[in-house]
Amino acid sequence: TPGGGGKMSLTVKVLIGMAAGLVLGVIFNVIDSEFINTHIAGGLFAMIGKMFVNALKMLVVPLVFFSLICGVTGIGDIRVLGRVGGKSLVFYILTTGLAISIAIILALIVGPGNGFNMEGIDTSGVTGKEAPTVWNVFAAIVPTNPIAAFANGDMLQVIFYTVVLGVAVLMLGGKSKGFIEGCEYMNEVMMKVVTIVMAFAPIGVFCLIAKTFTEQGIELFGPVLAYVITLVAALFLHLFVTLMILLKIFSGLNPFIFMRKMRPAQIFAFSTASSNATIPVTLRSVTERVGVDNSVASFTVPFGATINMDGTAIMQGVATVFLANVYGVELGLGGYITVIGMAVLASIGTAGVPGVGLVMLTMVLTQVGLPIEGIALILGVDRLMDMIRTAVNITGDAVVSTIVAKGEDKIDMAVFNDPDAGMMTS
Ligand code: DAS
Repeated sequence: TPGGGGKMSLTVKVLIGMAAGLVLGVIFNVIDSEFINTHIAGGLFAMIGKMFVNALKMLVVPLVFFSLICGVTGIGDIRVLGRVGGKSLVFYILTTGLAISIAIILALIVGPGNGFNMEGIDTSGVTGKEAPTVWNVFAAIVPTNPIAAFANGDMLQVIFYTVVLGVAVLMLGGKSKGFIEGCEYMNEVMMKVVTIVMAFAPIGVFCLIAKTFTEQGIELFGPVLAYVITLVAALFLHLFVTLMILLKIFSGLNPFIFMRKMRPAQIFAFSTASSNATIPVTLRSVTERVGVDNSVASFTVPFGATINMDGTAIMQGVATVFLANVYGVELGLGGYITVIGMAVLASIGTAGVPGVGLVMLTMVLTQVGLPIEGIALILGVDRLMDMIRTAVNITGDAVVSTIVAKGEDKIDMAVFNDPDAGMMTS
């Protein structure tokens, strides 16, 4: 109906879906019926939830390709492109380094894991991962076969190839007019597909949350409660304080308006626990709600979803301190500086998918000589922690995108100040 007519916003519907999923999941967890666990939560809900996440992931590669081609050709000037790329890389590395440093200091003050005894903890089944050297990480950015990069969704390679293609299109000048118009049209088509998929969000989020809490329940986290409390505190400190101070200092924008505009993307990130799957929603929120020009966001959002993981780095900092306390190992300043360096590098080298934080944690623990078996202690709570830290990860991507855009004077303040801009009411 024109003018909305008081239609309930999608965000409210998704929040209702989350709340209903949480309540039902906890009830199912208490009932603990084999049939429900297998055929309802583990069957129907798991199926719908996976279809929803797959539908989001289905969008990522084509959306990033068309929006980034438009972004590169929209920027028009290769020097500006270099500035946007350079600034976003520096800000991503700095925010991740700042996030884990504050997390380690907070964890050293709180001291989770002190006096913890490991008797009876089953630490079998935790396998270590080799840490890719930084040189391999950057060498791997150049695809040997772009079709394979697109087929496998290797986002750093997709971004690299698309930027090079965009620069080539720019160099052809006027001849590229038709191609660019075609890409702009396809970008609009992809954004419409995002809208279609987002319309299923309430049911998709309901099923994802209900399945997760049927499995997890709200069991008291018992011995790792200190770890959970310290980690959640560090994540919220970064999300609501550090990132908002950086946004205010470097862009001057109102953090409260910004956070309200980013809520749908944060909810998607929490529900899917995947930065990559959330790219379509982060990109739509940053452009159509915050007002960041697509020529910046089309690069900084997928780039950030891949290399920028503040929440994950925070988990690695807190988990390392927790496990050092559990095993009574004194890491010392050098040890913690190694942890910070490894966590930043590990976040660059891994994609934003569920559970990748634990894989990176094994790299960090190996580097500082802590037994990776300790990960068995925090495995049980990691799914819920992953959901929270993924919401922090995409918020960090959106903050840096906004800061870089502001520096290039590529934010439409009319959109930012319009409370209904980009609002979904379907
Ligand atoms: N789930 C990851 C992401 O998508 C974060 C993590 O595993 O820590 O960002």
